[in-house]
Amino acid sequence: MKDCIFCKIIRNEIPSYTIYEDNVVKAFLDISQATPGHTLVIPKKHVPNIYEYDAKFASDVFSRIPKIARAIKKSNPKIKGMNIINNNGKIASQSVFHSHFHLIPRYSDHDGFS
Ligand code: DGP
Repeated sequence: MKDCIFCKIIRNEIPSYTIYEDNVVKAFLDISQATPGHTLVIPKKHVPNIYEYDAKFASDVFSRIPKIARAIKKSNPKIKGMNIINNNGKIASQSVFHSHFHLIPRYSDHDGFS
């Protein structure tokens, strides 16, 4: 989509710190890091939200997430856990209407990043 910020990232019209990319998804660091390593996984096809996924598309996108999560975890031995979050709709805190998954590493009980 012409004016979608994530479509622009996919087309490299907006720079991103990309950590993984294939023909189905792109994974890059979130501009607003909830914790260090906070990554977004987005489908390359523009879909606004989870309601637009059919089973095949869900399988294609979801199947990429474990290996991206493993790579993030492997990148820093201080990572103790990870939240995976997918917001759908403004009321659910979605602010970019190109579907995406937040992979948020957790470092300690209080997230002091230690
Ligand atoms: P959500 O609130 O679930 O729609 O999350 C959207 C996320 O997208 C938010 O955490 C910030 C991130 N974001 C927005 N614009 C950009 C951008 O231009 N580059 C990057 N890397 N992340 C962005």
